[in-house]
Amino acid sequence: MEIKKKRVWYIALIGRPNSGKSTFINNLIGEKVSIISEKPQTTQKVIKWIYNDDDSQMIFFDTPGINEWSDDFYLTLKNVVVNSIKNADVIVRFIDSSRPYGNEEEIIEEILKWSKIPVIAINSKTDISLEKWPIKSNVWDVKPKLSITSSNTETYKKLIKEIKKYLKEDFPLYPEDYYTDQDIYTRITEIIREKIFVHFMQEVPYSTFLEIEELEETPKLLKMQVYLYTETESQKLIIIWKAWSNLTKIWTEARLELEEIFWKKVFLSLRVKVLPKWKKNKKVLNRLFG
Ligand SMILES: Nc1nc2c(ncn2[C@@H]2O[C@H](COP(=O)(O)OP(=O)(O)OP(=O)(O)O)[C@@H](O)[C@H]2O)c(=O)[nH]1
Ligand SMILES: [Mg+2]
Repeated sequence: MEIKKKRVWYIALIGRPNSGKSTFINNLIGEKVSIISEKPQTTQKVIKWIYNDDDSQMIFFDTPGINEWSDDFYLTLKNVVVNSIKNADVIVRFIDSSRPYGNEEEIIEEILKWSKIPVIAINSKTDISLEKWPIKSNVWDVKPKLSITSSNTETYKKLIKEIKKYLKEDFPLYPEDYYTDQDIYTRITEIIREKIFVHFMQEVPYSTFLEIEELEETPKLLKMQVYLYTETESQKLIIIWKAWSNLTKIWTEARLELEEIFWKKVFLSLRVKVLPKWKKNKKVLNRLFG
């Protein structure tokens, strides 16, 4: 079969936490591919998603939101984003119009100025917009060209049209039906992580991480042993004793969703363990984000 040339390029989605980047990519691809929650910093690693239409193939990087905290954990996340920009040909910058323009946006401006990659700035969440443009900043790229809202995917079409102006003619890099290069370990931990973000209060989502110890896949079955690591013994006790029902919800919902994604029966064993100070442990951070 002859492979036709299309317009192909790498596009990084950048913005503060909670600005709607993952929601956009899910609606665009038409499947739940990136995890989403009401809490900030839901996305914690750069995830590549591939969008195909008749004349283009867009390889999107959904990135963790940029925030102003500067502990090891968040600095690692920020580095992950900065490195992903280096591999992008164009950046789509999400400016959450439902919140005042603040420090986080200024940090993002600095990163973008430094990167010198073309930027398409857009207003997101315009259905609940509070902030009216123009804003104070006079940085070159800041004036949003377009507005998008998840309740009106027509607004996405304009963005796609705008992105296409930046794409170059090339052979597609991935087959038409290929929409991610995530490995099975990442897909599984992302789904479980989303349920943790949804069902646990403030502290737990930010003080835990997941690791798959054993994974067995047969044509009809996916069997896994997953550990949920906390930073302290008291967090572990809270999860196991006080929040047992939340853990059960996470287990049930994750299992059902994994069965839908992989089209097979899923056996999920989820255990809680403690790894003190893991957020300062470079080895763990590299394993998670490297
Ligand atoms: N009202 C409204 N809410 C939205 C819109 N887009 C996303 N949201 C909500 O905003 C919250 C955050 O959305 P995400 O897509 O996870 O945001 P994100 O930018 O990927 O966030 P991080 O991964 O934390 O960086 C979720 O509760 C979404 O349902 C929108 O256009 N309008
Ligand atoms: Mg996200």
